[in-house]
Amino acid sequence: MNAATKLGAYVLGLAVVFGGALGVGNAVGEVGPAPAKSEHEATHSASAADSDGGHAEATATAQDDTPGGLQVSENGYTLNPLTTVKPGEPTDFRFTVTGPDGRPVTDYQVEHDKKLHFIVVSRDLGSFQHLHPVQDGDGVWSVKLTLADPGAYRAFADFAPAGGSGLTLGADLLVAGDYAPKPLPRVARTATVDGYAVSLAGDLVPGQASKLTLSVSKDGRPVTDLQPYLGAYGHLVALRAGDLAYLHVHPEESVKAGPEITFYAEVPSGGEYRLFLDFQHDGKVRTADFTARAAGAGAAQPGADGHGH
Ligand SMILES: [Cu+2]
Repeated sequence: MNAATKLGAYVLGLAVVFGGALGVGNAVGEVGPAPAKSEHEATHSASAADSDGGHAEATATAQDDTPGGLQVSENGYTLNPLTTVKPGEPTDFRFTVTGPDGRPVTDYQVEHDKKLHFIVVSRDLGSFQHLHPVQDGDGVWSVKLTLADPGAYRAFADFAPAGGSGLTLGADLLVAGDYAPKPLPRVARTATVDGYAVSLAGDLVPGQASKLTLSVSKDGRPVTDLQPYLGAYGHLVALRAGDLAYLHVHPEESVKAGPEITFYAEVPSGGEYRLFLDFQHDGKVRTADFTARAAGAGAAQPGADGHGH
C-alpha cells in the first residue's frame, strides 16, 4: 500500500463514520463531493488514472477528514440560527440552512424518516435533545425548543440536501444568565432512564469500527418489544468531549425488537465520548446516556473517571 492509498483508506474510514446522517451500512459510495482540495487528494487523483477499483473508490470518497458538527459552514452550506433563546421559556426556534447560492435550501433527502435531524446539547454535555423541526415553503425550519438553564449549547443540523451528500453543521446557541457548567458524568456501563436500565457492552477503538451493544431492560426483565423509531430500534448519537465532534451512528439491521441493539461506531481519537441512545417503548421515546472512553491519546476531561473500563 503506498502512502496515498493508505491515507485514502484512512480518510474513507472517517467519511463512513463522520459522513453525517449516513448510516454505517450505506455510507460507502454515498459520500459526496470532496470539499477541500488538499495535497494528498491531488496525489490521489493523479494516481487514480491507472485506477484499480480500490483507487477509484478511495478517490471518489476522499474528503476533508474533519469530523462532523464542528463547523457552522461546510461545502457551501451554512446553518443560520434566527432566534435567541431565553432560559426556561419555550421558544419557537427558527433557522435556515443556506446553500452555495446563498439562499435557504428547501429540498432535502429523507434520511431515517426525516429531512433534517436537529440535536441540541449543552456544551458541558449534560443535556441532550433530538428534535425534528418542520420546514415552511421558504426553507425556514422551526421547532419548539426549551433550554432550561442559561449557558452555552451546541445545535447540530444533520441532513442531506437533494442531490448532495450528508452533512452535519453545528452552531452555538448562547442562553444568557448565570451559568454553572457541570463536570462530565463518569465513565459508566449502565444508564437508567424512566425505570429502564440500559447496559453498554463493547469498546470504542480509535480508527476502527467498534461494535457497541446496548441492552434494554425494565424491572429486571429484558425488553423484547421495542418499537421502531426513525426506522430502527435505536438511534445513537456520539459526541466527543472537549469539542463536541459529532458522530451519528445507526444500528445493525435487526429483526429482533430488543433487548439488544447493536451499533458500529468509529471514533477519530482516544478520549471521552458521550453516547445518547434514543429508543422507543410503550409509545414513548426515551434517551439513555453514557460516558465512554476510547483508549489512546485524547484530551483528558475534568470530571470523567480516569480509571474506567
Ligand atoms: Cu432525528
